[in-house]
Amino acid sequence: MNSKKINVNAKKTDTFLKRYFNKQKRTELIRPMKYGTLAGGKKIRSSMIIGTGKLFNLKLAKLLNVCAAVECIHSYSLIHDDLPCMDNDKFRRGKLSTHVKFGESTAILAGNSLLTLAFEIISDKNYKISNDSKVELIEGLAACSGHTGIAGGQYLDLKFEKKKRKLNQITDMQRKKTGKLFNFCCFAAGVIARKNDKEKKFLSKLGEDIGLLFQLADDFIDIDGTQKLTGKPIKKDKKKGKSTLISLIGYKKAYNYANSLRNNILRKLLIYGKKANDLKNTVDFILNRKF
Ligand code: GRG
Repeated sequence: MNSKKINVNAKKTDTFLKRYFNKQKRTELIRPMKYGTLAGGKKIRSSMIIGTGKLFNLKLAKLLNVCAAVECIHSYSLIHDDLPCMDNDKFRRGKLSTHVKFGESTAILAGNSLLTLAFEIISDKNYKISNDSKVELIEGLAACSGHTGIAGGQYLDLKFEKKKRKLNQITDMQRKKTGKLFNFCCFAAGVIARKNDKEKKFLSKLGEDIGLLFQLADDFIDIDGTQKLTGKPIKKDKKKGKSTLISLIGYKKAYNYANSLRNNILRKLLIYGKKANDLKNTVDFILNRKF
């Protein structure tokens, strides 16, 4: 998938989210919530969901609630990640971080509200999938977001600062921090397509591998990217003493590791034939991206 197609998918999720926000009660938190989700961002996780949906000929209408819910969770995690008590970043997506623009307490509450909105969007009465599937999606998304997923991975990321960690400790932390939400993206399409447990497990692992690849690419961008393209500060990992594969084995070996992970992912997708073309292109976009 080229960046044009990713943009098209991003617009579809943005349009859904805008309508969803407009239907909400107009509290004062809506503005920072919109700021944190709608203005910018690649919405690559939406492309993962739509691309996996293509494997099973799923209609977009069955996927958009999941895309919007995942982007709410992702945006909440970025809002909280930028806070002074976390990574303390003043810029995100080429503009001021949510806490710089609206204040710390507002940013925390807007993040919390996006986290809960995600579950509201999946359980919505107007979302026409079975209640069983909704429960399975809610269960999966909760597990990928909390202490066994994003929040747990973030905890390890902060705890590992300025410490030497083994390769599998680093990849375990990155699988949680970033991989689990990608895991959910592929798993969710399997749930909606009513696939069996074995295939859903296969999809979860596939998604998590793609998420790890995404995080590895993020670590390369921190070294050779530009703030202009990424919209966020770069060259921070070394300054903060972050545990990454690059800090452990060097850039070249880390790149080879990422490349062999990419090849493994593409090999796994072969069983889906041409239906996997969009997902395959997303994987290559993820590794070669500059933003
Ligand atoms: C629970 C208080 C509390 C905080 C949690 C969950 C969390 C803090 C932080 C999440 C960890 C995190 C930010 C992981 C990094 C993932 C990553 C590479 C983000 C960048 O994603 P992109 O490039 O961003 O998809 P855009 O801007 O395109 O949406």
